Amino acid sequence: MSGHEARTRTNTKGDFAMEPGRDEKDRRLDEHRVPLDDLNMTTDQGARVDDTDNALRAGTRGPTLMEDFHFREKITRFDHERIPERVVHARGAGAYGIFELYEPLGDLTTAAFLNDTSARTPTFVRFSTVAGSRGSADTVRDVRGFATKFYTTQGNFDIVGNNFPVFFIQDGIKFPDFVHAVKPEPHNEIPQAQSAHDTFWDFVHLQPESLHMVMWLMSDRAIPRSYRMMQGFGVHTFRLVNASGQGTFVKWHWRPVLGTYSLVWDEVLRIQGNDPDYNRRDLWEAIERGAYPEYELCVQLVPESREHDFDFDLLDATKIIPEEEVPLRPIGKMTLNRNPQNFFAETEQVAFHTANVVPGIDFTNDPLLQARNFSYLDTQLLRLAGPNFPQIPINRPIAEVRNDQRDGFHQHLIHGSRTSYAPNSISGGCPAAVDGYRHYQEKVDGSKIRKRSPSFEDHYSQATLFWNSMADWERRHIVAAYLFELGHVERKHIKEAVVDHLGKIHPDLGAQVAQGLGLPAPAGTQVHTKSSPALSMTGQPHSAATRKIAFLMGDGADAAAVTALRRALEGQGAICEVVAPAEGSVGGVPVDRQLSAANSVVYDAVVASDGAALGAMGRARFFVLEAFRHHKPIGAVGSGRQLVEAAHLPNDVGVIVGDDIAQEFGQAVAGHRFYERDVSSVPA
Ligand code: HDD
Repeated sequence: MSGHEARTRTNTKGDFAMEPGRDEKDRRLDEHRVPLDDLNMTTDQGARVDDTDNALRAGTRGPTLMEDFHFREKITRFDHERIPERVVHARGAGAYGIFELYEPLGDLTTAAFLNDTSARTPTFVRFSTVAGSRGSADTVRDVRGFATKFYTTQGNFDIVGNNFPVFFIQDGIKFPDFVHAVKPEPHNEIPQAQSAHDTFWDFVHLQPESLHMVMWLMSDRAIPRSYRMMQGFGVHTFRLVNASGQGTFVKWHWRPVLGTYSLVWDEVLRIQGNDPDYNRRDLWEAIERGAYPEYELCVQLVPESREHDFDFDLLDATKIIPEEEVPLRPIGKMTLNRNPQNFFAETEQVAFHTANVVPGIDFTNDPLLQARNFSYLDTQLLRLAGPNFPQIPINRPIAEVRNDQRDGFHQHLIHGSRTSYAPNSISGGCPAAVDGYRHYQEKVDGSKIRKRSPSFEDHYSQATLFWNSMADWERRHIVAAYLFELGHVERKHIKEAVVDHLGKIHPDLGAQVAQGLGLPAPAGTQVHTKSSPALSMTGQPHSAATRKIAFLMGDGADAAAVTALRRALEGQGAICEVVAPAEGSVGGVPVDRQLSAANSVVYDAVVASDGAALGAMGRARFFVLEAFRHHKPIGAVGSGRQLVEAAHLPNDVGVIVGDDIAQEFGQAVAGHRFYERDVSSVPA
């Protein structure tokens, strides 16, 4: 069933229970769903309304009357529609899914959903940017949130992760400082959703533990092509606990089946104007089309006996465990297969919390994680107005909830019990606290002290590892990103201090950024030469599936050639759209978008057909040139060659022209971009 069918079905009254394949969470949401049907309008109290266009007044030209309860209710409700946006991760997009386990992990954990391969555990995922407000653009340079709620039979388990495996700070007490630095500056609230400003870089140079994460932020990982093509990481080291109480350290990884791919910087700047909802729309449309995003859940496992075997501390969230040292073990797959029905009710009101764990999954003493375990519950109390937010439908577990917690604003449950305390004899001792979550029995012994462990002191080695592991094109993009960002910093001493740090990460990086900023190269430092190939985005799985291809067609286009190529690409799962100077059809082929309403930046590749007419149009030539500048595959069939020639491309890398280009072009689309193409002479 396609996502669209699923949505339509759930909008229709009555057939939920009959529908096979629906998960438990989906079924439980039914009682809260308001179907689209023929009911007449009522007030919130259920009284029928006969006119919602005219307020009650004394005479047709007279004053509005207090007595008009419908008017007052309607305006009051409107006045109170907004809730505070998330203090970070305010802009997001959500989807429902299913998690399926590959093999039981009984030797590692008692978590039921990690032991039952027949279980289809419902999930809800919210992807987000971090710094921008709710209405900011999707394609900004930023970390992306990747938060997953598993509705397990033992209660909700959340992995509240990001698309980077490390974080800016080591201790959660620095979180307000970091967030204040990256958010718009306090005096004028500028800039929106950007790190390219003085306060952010001031923080970075004074808090060098952020340097490793900032390398990721300056890389193309910070501008993902799609939420469907982005990794997710739990970041911290967590702990799995088995039936004998034995612990194993674990790092959570989500690996997208389509591979990890990014946009390029110049492109994202233009997408922000063309389609500020680019990533949100991409996720929504893929699910509606039935192209369900899939992610493998992988784990890195470290036995407790190996805790101190690394040259970094497992409790330090600014460090990765290189995959070459501890390989990823795939344990299951999540498929996102359903869009929410109401953005506010589901995506806005969902509340994640790192401390939402189930038996068999526990924490470590990572000081960042410890702080998060406080912050998430606290923030929901404000954002969702009180302690009963777990009763909001999206947040309700599928496991039964029983306790003596009571009352508060917006209590939805009617507790029938005569007691709300434990122990009690009146209610037979219920609800009884037995056979529940048991915390891992870790021996703790220490003096109270405000100090970090010396094992947290190295802030450079893994930033160097990241740089060493990049392909040439990735390094070029990183240098360009530093130049863009620091080019927006006003204070010279901040630029100098950052460049000094970059020199310690790698002399080449320091020298290249210094040169662009007109600063002296920082003093050379001896750095290590280790690399971790898994950190590079080269070598991803190739697939043309869900790639968007624009067919630029003019009046004399060779419809047969276009149709044949289109069929071949659609056969690989690509999405083809015909772009032409006017709506209607060209040579019998229906036009999807008129040229003046289309832009190359929202496509992955371009095919030209009929260059004679289009070659004379500046907009068509620009379309091809811009796609070329962004390293995209360019194809031409029939007279499309003339448009490509008219665009004056400086070289032919990734330009595929001919009568039978289906195979070569399909492979090019699957390979994403031609980063080796030199685009330096293409006008911006
Ligand atoms: Fe956080 C939201 C991820 C550190 C405090 N965080 C939030 C969300 C994600 C993350 C994905 C959005 C969840 C959603 O979609 O609703 N945060 C991370 C990661 C971190 C991290 C991967 C480091 C490894 N966060 C972090 C720290 C603190 C917070 C150190 C505080 C001490 N985060 C919050 C918060 C938010 C939040 C203030 C804002 C809205 C919310 O929680 O629900 O509590």
